[in-house]
Amino acid sequence: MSQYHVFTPEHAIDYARRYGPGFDTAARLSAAEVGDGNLNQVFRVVDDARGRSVIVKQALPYIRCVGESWPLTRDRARIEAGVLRRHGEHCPEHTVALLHQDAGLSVLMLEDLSAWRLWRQALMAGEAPAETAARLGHYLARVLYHGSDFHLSSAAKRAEMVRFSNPELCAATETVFFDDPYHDHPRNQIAPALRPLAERLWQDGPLKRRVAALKHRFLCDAQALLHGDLHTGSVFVTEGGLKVFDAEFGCYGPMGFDLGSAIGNLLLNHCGQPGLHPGEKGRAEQRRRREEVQALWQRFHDDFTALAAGCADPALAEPGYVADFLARVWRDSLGYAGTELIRRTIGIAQVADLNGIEEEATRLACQRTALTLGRALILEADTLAGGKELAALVAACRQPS
Ligand code: SR1
Ligand code: MG
Ligand code: MG
Ligand code: MG
Repeated sequence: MSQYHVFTPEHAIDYARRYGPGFDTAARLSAAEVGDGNLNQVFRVVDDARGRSVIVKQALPYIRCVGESWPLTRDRARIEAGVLRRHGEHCPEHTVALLHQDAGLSVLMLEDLSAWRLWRQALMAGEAPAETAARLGHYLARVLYHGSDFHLSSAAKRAEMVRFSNPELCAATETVFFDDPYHDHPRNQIAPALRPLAERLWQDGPLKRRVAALKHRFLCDAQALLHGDLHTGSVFVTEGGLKVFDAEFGCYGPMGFDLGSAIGNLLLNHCGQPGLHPGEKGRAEQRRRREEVQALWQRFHDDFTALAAGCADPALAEPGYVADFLARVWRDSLGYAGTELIRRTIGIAQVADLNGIEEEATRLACQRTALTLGRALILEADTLAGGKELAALVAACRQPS
């Protein structure tokens, strides 16, 4: 096994030269660091003469956006490779291709999707392809179904839970989703004008009890092999396609966590529209976001239900059970979406849909809407029967006076 060392661009070139498919050993290659995530370093290695390129991603032994004060296992590269393989088996058309892995170096080589666009950037520009949400619903139905007890035998599922236990990255998720934003924690990043609203959340007992239940479910409800970090910056899109990447937070957990992360990011974009696109354009984009949330859920629901018709488990195949189960997943998804809205507004690792709004008063108003909507989703998740009721709540949600 290779000895770990932190890659420079030259190391990434050497690695691509050895293992890059179709890379000529004599070719002139160039590499640039292109990572904009919170954890890793990411190089794009290009062979201009042949028009080939690959992505070389390396896990550092700490969280990049925090620094060495928050050490983090490099085992996350093994987890990411394993999740991409699993999800690639079940939904190859929507999973980034893993081309090579070096466990010792904590390095993955991935197909280069630089010609595609991050869904977040497309949403912010008001240029997201129409079918994206439905495609993501299809991806989620396929990968979550096949990683669950509906498809796997009990023994196979329990072995998968061990393989993907991922304790350190789960602990990071538990902290940044469910703990920090509900206390006065130094990791939080709170605009001074938002502090009174944050302090109200910290004193909101009913809200914190609901968040406790969501955290508890994340801790103990091993429904399926999740992506684990399914925000709109983990999805590349084109007019004709969608590919999910960045699966190092993958773990067994409640299906609603992945669905809620995606829905929460669509709603963060919804909240940012008054700053991203003032006027009618922004209102039209908001209508699209509400439709996209419904399309994502509907496609997930319908595809999962169709797959579950083949479930061989004698108890889980009981008529009506899948519908009951999906109703629970829907409610979970709304709750997790609410926690995503709150943590991305006052916690660590915030999003450009809000923070990229230049005009301060507008940005603050959008952030207040995100906090208000996040709280409402968490508290009202059990009362929103379906997409129409959710759309009505979102459309009605305004910043508090
Ligand atoms: C400290 S980890 C912060 C966030 O970065 C990743 O992209 C995940 O979203 C994680 O929650
Ligand atoms: Mg990421
Ligand atoms: Mg089973
Ligand atoms: Mg990542």
